[in-house]
This record gives sequence, structure tokens and C-alpha cells, in this order.
Amino acid sequence: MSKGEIVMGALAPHPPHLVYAENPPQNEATSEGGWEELRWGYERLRESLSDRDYDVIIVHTPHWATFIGTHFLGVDKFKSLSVDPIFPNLFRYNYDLKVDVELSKAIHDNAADSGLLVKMMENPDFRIDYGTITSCHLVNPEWNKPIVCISSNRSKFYFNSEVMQANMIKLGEATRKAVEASGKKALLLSSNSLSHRHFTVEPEVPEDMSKEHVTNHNQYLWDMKMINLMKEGKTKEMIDLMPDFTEQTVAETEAGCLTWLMSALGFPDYKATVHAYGTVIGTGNAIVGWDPRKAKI
Ligand code: 2X7
Ligand code: FE2
Repeated sequence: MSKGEIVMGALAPHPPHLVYAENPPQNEATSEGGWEELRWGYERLRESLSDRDYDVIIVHTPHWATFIGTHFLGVDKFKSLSVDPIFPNLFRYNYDLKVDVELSKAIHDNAADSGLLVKMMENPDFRIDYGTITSCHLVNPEWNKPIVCISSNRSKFYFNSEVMQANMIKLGEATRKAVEASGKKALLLSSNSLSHRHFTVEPEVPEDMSKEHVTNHNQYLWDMKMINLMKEGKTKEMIDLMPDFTEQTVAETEAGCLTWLMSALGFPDYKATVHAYGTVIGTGNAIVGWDPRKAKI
């Protein structure tokens, strides 16, 4: 068996507004569009993947929060309705997805060997979180690949950012080793926004783009700082800044997804491709790809 590989890693944020704006048949709510900058960014990310063959999508999500350890989906199919608890007017999505349980278990076992507390989630009635569904839909609307879904352990809250980052670095390494041993080609997604202060009142027409902007200038400056480090290939520096960034902008990086991704990719020193930056109800969202082929140039 040939060695498996990570074919690409992406920061793939999951505001449900983006699915709402696309009007896919799976979503019950309908819209007049909106958030084009980000949706066109997802088009560019999909285009960058069009010549990359991959077997599985591995997604790390903030909206499956687990307090005792990191959990992995351990049932091979899930089908149900996902309703966003905050935006049920926008996101009522009928999903029908497959899980690569073998790879899920392999990452779980490697993570356990490295000392992390882990658990396979084997309840067939488990409801998949909207973060996973939104990021996977926007990256692969055909849903023709199985997924591995990793929960976010809330160690930042139980302990602190440093513990969270140390654990996510171990989890990233465990993920990479499992992918390589599996012989599979994997696409990795960090399903999170960057800055995360948001408006508390929704416009009457949610897709009214005259109302959309970043919540404050401080958030914008922090987002640009982080994005520029990605563009420059300074991902170790980005990870070092992560606790301050997260605190200042209540960023969704608190969940550890981006730290996990950087570790799985071996802290890229090549340039990331920024496909888009845009706001959703005031939060900062970047769609960014890391192509490991650039490491070999
Ligand atoms: O979960 C989210 C998010 N991360 C960003 C914006 C809006 C809604 O939901
Ligand atoms: Fe979110």
C-alpha cells in the first residue's frame, strides 16, 4: 500500500448564512442571495481542488463541543434534519452523509497513544452539528466523499489556551500519522470563523448586504494580522499569537480547529492562498487553502 497524504488543508468557515444564500435543495429556507464575496471564495477553493483527487474529508468543528476529551464519529451513515439553534430561520438542512469509520478510529487510536483522552461516538441517532454540515457542503456540495468528524474539546475553558493548543498539536500529529498509514488521500478542514464578535440583532432581511460589516476595527486589524501571517507562511508565529488573538476578538479559534490543522500540515512555511475574506453578521471569515505541493518547490 502506498503512503497516504494530506492533499490540501483549508480554513473553511461555517456561517449557515452561506448555505442559506446558495439555496441548495437540502435547505428548507430560501433566500435572495447575499455574502457573495465569501461564496465566490468557496467557488475558488473548490476550483483549486478540482485537479486534486481525494478519498475523504476530515473536519474539525467548533459546534460539536465535548467537555471530556475529543470525540470522533463512529457510525458509518447519518441522515436527519439539522436546525441551527440561533438561526432556525436560515438553516434547516436535510443531510445524508457517510463516515469513514476506519480512518476515524485510526486517528482516535493514534491520539490515545499520544496521551489524549478520546472517544468514538457510536450513537446512530446523534445529530450532526451545523458547522460540519456547512463547511462540508460548501467545499463538496455533491457530498460524494465520506467524512471524518472531530469534536472540539473545550480545554481552553476547562484549563487555558496553552493546554488547548498543546492538545491540538498532538491531535494534528495523530491525524497526519493515521492518514499516512491509511494509504488514503485526505482533505482537511478547519471549520471556524476568525474574529467572532457579532451583532445581536438580525436585519429584517438577513441577506440585506447594506447592513453587513465587521463588528469593530480592532477585529478587522487582528484578522488581517493573522491572514497576513498565513500569506507569508509564518504559521508558527500565527499559532504563538493565537491565545492573544482569540482573547481580543473572542475568535472561534478557541475551539482548536486551526491549531489542529496547522499541526497536521507540519506548520507550513509556504504561502497560503487566501480565497476570500468577508463578514457574516459582523464576524470575520477567511477561506484559505494550504497546498502541501508548495512545500516541495
Ligand atoms: O457559527 C456561526 C459562525 N461561526 C459565524 C457567523 C454566524 C453564525 O454562525
Ligand atoms: Fe460558528
